Amino acid sequence: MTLGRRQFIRIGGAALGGAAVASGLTTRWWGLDRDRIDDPGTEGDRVVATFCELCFWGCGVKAHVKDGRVTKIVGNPDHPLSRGMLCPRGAGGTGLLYDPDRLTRPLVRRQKRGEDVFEAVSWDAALGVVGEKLLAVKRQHGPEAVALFTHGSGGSWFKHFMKAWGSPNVGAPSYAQCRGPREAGYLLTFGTPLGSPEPIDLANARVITLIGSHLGENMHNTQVQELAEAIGKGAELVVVDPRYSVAAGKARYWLPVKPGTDTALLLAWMNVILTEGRHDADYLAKHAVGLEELKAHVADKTPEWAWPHTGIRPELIRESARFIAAARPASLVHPGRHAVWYGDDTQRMRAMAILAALLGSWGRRGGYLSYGKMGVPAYPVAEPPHGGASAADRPKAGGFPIASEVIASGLCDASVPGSALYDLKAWIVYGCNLMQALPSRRQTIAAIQNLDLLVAVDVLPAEICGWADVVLPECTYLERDDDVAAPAYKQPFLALRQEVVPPLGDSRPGWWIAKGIAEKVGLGPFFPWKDAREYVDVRLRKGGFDVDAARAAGVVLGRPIATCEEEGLPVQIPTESGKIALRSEQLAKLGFDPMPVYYPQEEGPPGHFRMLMGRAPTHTFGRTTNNRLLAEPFPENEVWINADVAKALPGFERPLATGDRVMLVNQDGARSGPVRVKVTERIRGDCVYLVHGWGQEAPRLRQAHGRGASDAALVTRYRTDPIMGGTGMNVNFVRLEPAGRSA
Ligand code: MGD
Ligand code: SF4
Repeated sequence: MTLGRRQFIRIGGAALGGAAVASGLTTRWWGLDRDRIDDPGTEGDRVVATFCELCFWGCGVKAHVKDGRVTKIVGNPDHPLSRGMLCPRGAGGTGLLYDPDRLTRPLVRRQKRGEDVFEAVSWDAALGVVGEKLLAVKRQHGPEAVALFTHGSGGSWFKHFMKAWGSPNVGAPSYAQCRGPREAGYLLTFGTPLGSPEPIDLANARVITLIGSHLGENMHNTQVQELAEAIGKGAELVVVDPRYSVAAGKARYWLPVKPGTDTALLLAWMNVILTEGRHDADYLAKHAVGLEELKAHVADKTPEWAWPHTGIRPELIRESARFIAAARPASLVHPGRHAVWYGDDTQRMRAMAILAALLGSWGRRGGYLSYGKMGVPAYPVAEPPHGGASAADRPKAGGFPIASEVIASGLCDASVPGSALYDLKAWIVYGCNLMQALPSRRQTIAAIQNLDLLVAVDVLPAEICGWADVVLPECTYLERDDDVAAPAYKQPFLALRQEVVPPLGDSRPGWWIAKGIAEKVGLGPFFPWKDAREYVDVRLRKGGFDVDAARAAGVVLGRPIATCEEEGLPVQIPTESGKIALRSEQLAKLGFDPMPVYYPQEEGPPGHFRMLMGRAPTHTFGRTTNNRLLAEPFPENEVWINADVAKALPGFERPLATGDRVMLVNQDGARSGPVRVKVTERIRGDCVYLVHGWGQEAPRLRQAHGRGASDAALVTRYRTDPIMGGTGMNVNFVRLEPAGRSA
């Protein structure tokens, strides 16, 4: 059965975000109407509990199966991350499962890289080519010459392969192209990165400050549920965003900051809070170092100083600072997630962390919590050898001293002959569309053209597959078992990924593919399990868990833990000194500013707008753009442009109107589109905005191909964060051109 739009929205209606699809900006958006529709029953369906992979939040789902087909997916009420509700993407998972464009046969390239001409072959033949080429690379260049890019739960099998193989070069764009600066900023300040789900207490916060975080459009199920709960209990929002986001529409204060000046605003807020004595002095005396230095550092960073930089009037800066401080410690500065904006992002995240510290919210109810994990013993297998330092992290490249993961863009650099890091010759790419995920597509292609082998493991014929030598079709999350998930959370839990229906065509699960490659290169003994199910059962049994009960429920709940000072847990600050670093000696020793400094950003060329990018609640990057169910409510992205600016844009004969199509051309002449225009007063006049993941060029993605514009294609420049290696991408500028004009 294929679901039509109405049915999809109805199913989504049982979910909080589903209401968003149907009703846009109304209060239903947030689930505030509490109109959860109970699952009407199984009607004889077989129901399998597993967890979602439409994004990486990991909500528990129950998948209904009738006549061998998955008919609907609903939230698992026992799972702490879904609490019985899904976002629209999770409810639309069958759109991926039954996508007519899915990869179902292994493919081997028969022509030049990038020409997308492949031959379907048997698994034995495909794995044989991979094994042979990997061994050739190893003979000539050593095992470290192989890199793995990975994103998603099935990646764990390939990480295990890399350990057995002996290469430390394992990276994910979700670090240096996403949350890396945040992790570094919080690590430097509080002694720990935040991870996912972020340990924040949205539900009990009285004031929630969002700095460029468009929560709600950026859909992380439990956080959006808790935000709705908090608002329902009277919490207020302060939103700092050049765009009037959906969250801004709910806010007491919206500060339309000039892009790139958030650090100036944060310093001015600190100035107001400290000079007016609104900080938590007792908490800071007990838990922090560097308060006097910080006071001196921000003494001249008055709201009047910040005004010309940020465009925010001094009285609004003062008023909002007082409002934020009045709710402390239950005043939550949300840490955001996609933080790679300008290349000085670790310092901006430090400023946010320091503000949270001034409010005394770390370790306190309504602020930052301490999460716990459930332990599960490892599968008994010989510990594989470990390789040396990753090519992407070596000091010879200048090094990124606070990076806690391998830099994916660094792996790309390390594949280009002549670069300081060069020594990578083969890539295994699991669940990453690097053409959309990495900055500077030209550099990515240059790196790929120098490889001896590129293997793509994907469910769809994404752009990266067109560049691969061998494409290995993985089955979707609904057709496979994976390793047990045990994330840190306030309610510790284990979650099981279980096959709901058998794999379509000749697609195979990640565990099977990784084991198959290992066997071809003589590493079979490191993969002794029969399958993922046996692997997980052994782990659970060793841990004393009831395997049948776990499989029936899809989730095992641990003992509730104390998460904050109010519950009797002392404030945890695992820095070396045991204190919050308002001034960072670690940064000072490394030659960086010990306290955040605001440096103005470069302006764009005349007639250009800074390009900002974000998310839509119905999509996750480019991974859902081909999903026909999710394409119904959101078929393509639009470029947002300010209504006044759109009245007289050079090159256009009449004022631009919503729905007109334009091309976007960046400062280096890169082009993308045609894309529809959204003319709106909801954005400043100096920038434009796009939802990321569109403008896909892969011809076999018949739904997504050619729709909208690709922000990634327009990111020809980036600025690297010297502290952790993140690639700031909001340093590109575009102009609009009438569609149809040739390059
Ligand atoms: P996705 O886009 O989710 O992640 O970038 P990636 O790490 O590339 O991955 C997409 C690929 O995974 C698709 O090809 C999809 O078909 C495949 N896939 C989906 N499900 C499965 C599965 O079950 N198994 C396998 N094997 N493959 C699967 C995300 C990264 O991009 C992140 S996290 C962020 S925050 C950044 N965002 C961003 C941005 O906003 N703008 C620009 N210009 N670049 C960005 N790069 C970053
Ligand atoms: Fe799936 Fe949505 Fe949960 Fe992400 S937030 S795991 S897409 S239901």
